[in-house]
This record gives sequence, C-alpha cells and structure tokens, in this order.
Amino acid sequence: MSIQWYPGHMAKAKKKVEEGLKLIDVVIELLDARIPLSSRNPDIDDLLADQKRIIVLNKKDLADHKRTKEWKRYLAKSAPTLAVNSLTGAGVNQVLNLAQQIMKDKLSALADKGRKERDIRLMIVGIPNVGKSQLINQLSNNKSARTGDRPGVTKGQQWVKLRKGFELLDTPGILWPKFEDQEVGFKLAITGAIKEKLVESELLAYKLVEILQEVAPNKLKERFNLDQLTPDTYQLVADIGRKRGCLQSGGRIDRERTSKIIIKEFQEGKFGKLTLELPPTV
Ligand SMILES: Nc1nc2c(ncn2[C@@H]2O[C@H](COP(=O)(O)OP(=O)(O)O)[C@@H](O)[C@H]2O)c(=O)[nH]1
Ligand SMILES: [Mg+2]
Repeated sequence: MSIQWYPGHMAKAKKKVEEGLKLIDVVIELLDARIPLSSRNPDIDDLLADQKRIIVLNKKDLADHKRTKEWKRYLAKSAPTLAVNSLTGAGVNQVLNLAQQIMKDKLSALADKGRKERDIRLMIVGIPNVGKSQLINQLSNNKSARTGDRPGVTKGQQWVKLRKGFELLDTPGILWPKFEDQEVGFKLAITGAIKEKLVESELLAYKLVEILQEVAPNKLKERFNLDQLTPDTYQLVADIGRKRGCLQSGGRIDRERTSKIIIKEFQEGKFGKLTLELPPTV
C-alpha cells in the first residue's frame, strides 16, 4: 500500500500523469480534508498549469466542518474546490456538476463549429491513500462500466462511463507527497497515509499531541479527562498515560504504550472530526 518513491519512480509517475492529461478535459486533484496542504503533491501547480482542474477535499466526514469551509475558500484561489465523502458518496455528484459548468463554454464552442457532442473526460490525481480508488468507485456507481472500445494511454487502462455525459480514466494518476518536509511526513503517518512503522510511534504521538494542543485543545482534554493541559508535551503524554493506566513496574509511565493508544484513538476517529492544519493566512 505504501509506496517508496525514488527519483526514477517520481519521473515515471509524472510522465504517466502528463500523458493522461493529454486526453483529459478536467482533472480532479484529490486531497485529504484533514491535511489539505500535506496531502498535496509539491509539483502539482506546474503539472496542471494548462489544465482545467477541480480540487476535491476527500474524507470530509473525518475533518472539522468549519475548517473545511475555510480550506475551500483558501484553495478556491487555485481552482474551484469541493468537499466529498467517498465512502458514502456525499458531494460526489457536485463534482460532475462542476465539471460540466467548467466545460460549458468549450463544449458549446465545439457545438457551434458543428462538432458532434462528446463526453467530458475526467481523471483523478493524488497521493497514495487519499481515496482515489474509492472516489472512482463512487463516481462509477461501483460498477466497472467500461467503454471497452477505446484504450487509455497505458495498456490495460480504460474509460469508465459515468452519469450521462461523462467518462473517467479508470486508473488514477498517483503522485508523491512533499516527503522531504518532516512535518508533512508526520501528518501523513498520523492520518495513516504512510505506514506508521516508518516513524517511531512515540515521536508520532508527541507530534500529534502537539498539533492537537494547537488545533483542538478541548477535544484533547475531554478525550483523556484531563483537568488542564500542560504546555509541556512530554509531560502531557505522561499525564495521558497515567489517566489510561499505562504504568510499568515501579509506577513509571509506559510511554510507548501511551503513544500507541493516542495514535490508535486518533486513527479510529475517537477525537471526533478534526483538521490537523489550518489554511495559511495572508
Ligand atoms: N472516512 C473516509 N475514508 C475514506 C474516504 N475515502 C477513502 N477512504 C479510505 O481511505 C483509504 C484509502 O482509500 P483508497 O481509495 O484505497 O486510496 P487510493 O490509494 O488513493 O486509491 C481506504 O481505507 C478507504 O476506505 C472518505 O471519504 N472517508
Ligand atoms: Mg488506489
């Protein structure tokens, strides 16, 4: 599931997306609503410079609704932005409506030239685990209604018929995250986009607690039944461990076990809907 990116892989992935783009009318750039910036490919603006694009914040069911609104406003400066839940399909229809709106002028210009009406062609791009396959399933109503008669760019790639007037490339463009940024790596590990084992769980828990202190202190307090939040993260993790009875012989806090609990409960959504980063204020 997790992909190791090497320069060769990155060049190859980029080339694959570029080839796909030639056949595409509107690209769907899929991001994780909890970490919209950290789940973004660093080269995406260059890659999609000449492309009609929709930004879709996926997993909106896990993100803070108010923050998602703020992110939508912020990202709208780059491209029209929507939020969806690809597990239930909520918001997914709006993606197609928006694509139609974006293509309206181009399609009517083609019609004026007497061209035959044709489907709007879409492709999804995003980093691993952002929900590309899940969104493809939703858009195609979980049936792989392949058109069959026209190949995609790569061997084995197909167009899937969607709602009337749309078709989608069945293989998404997989791009790499900005992994050279350590903060980004932490957030990807916290949200489960990259394997946690790659990052030490104690370090990850400290990072998560630090983020929660900033973005959702009350949720942190409530979840672990803490009377107050000490600003000292190291101490705070110990407080949480004590509350959860993570003690070693001699009464010392088992930090490893505490850390695993914190991360697990976050990944299970026990803290409620949470967005881990805020849009930059300009
Ligand atoms: N809660 C939630 N989980 C989602 C959503 N979309 C995808 N997922 C989950 O995220 C994980 C990765 O999804 P997948 O479609 O395989 O990602 P891909 O690697 O981009 O194709 C899976 O466990 C999905 O069930 C969503 O909107 N909400
Ligand atoms: Mg996939």
